[in-house]
Amino acid sequence: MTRPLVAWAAMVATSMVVVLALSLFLQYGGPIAAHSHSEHEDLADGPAQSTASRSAEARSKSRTRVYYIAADTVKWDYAPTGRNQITGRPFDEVADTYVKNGPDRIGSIYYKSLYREYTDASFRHLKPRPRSEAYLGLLGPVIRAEVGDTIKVVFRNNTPYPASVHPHGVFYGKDAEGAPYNDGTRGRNKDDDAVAPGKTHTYIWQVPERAGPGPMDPSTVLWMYHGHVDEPRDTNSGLIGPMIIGRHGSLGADGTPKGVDREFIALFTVFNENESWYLDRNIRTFTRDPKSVDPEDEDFQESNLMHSINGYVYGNQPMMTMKRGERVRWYLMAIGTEVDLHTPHWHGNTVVMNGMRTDVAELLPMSMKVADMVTDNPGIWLFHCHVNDHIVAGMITRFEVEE
Ligand SMILES: [Cu+2]
Repeated sequence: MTRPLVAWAAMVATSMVVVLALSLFLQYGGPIAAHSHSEHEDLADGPAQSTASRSAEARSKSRTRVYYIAADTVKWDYAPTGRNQITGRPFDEVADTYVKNGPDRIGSIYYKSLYREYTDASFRHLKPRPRSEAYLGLLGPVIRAEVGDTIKVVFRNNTPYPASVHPHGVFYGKDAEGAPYNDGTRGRNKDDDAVAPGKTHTYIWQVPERAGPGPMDPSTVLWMYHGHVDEPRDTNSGLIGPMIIGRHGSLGADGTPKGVDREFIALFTVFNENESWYLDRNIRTFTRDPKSVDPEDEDFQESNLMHSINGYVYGNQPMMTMKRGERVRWYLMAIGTEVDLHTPHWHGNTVVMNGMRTDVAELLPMSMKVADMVTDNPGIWLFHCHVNDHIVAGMITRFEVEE
């Protein structure tokens, strides 16, 4: 062989090895798939299957997943137990900066706009959240789908302000983007932008391949949906929720991923209540002497920075509970501004993210991350942001691994 031919043959051989290694990796997936009893399902769904047969299957089994979600005005308590559950003691002076009510302080309770799930289009009955999901706190309902599906969100705005639902990742047209701006559209393509108080709008989103996990992802990925009429104000007011999308065929009948025993979702953010739609109402309602409040005062503004996980401070979140040896999938997200760089840290157990081992994740505003844990260490463990200022201000909670 001539030299160029030898080089060419070597290149072909190398790339074949790479392709083989990559397809093996993809078929057997991340750390959780490797433990899974459902390897055959994973294999059948892997990239080895032809695109044509996969899309034919997707067409035959795809479903429409319908959610009835309202934006409601809710009185939200960041510290419902009234104690610092991390120390097991009453709040100290530093914690009181944020949670103590006073003549010119709002305290731990604020009116907020939250997404909540209802049973049907009448929007009369809230869909009860099981006890095991109480830890989700102020997050909107978990929207679940897999590649090939369609998501239909019937949205009712029960708040006194215009509101919308803007999704990440899924495929939406200009009639389902949920964000008003100068995009050259008009008519019904504007109806989704800002739903007026008391009005209803139906958002329809497709879930194509590019909304599902990429080659390096586990079987599901995290997206978010949030208010985008006035994005900073809407999200500080509380309009945010998670969306979990799986590979085609990766979800069980209940919409959760096969081969995963438990999932937890955690939103790390400093809710800036000074930027909420409800600031004036919160001052009027919750301070003991509203006239004495100076909204421009720096200490007052600091007292309204709620360093929270799912809307809870100082360990007030209901305990996230799992068992030893379980395959646990964590979904991490953040919103906010320059102060919202968060580093969630698990004590006692470790995770794999992007194929790498760690016990600390990195989040920036609007980050969405997935981490897989196989619990091997029983006990009650801290789960907290590792930014020092944030620890002190209450961005700290616990999880329990039962024996
Ligand atoms: Cu933080």
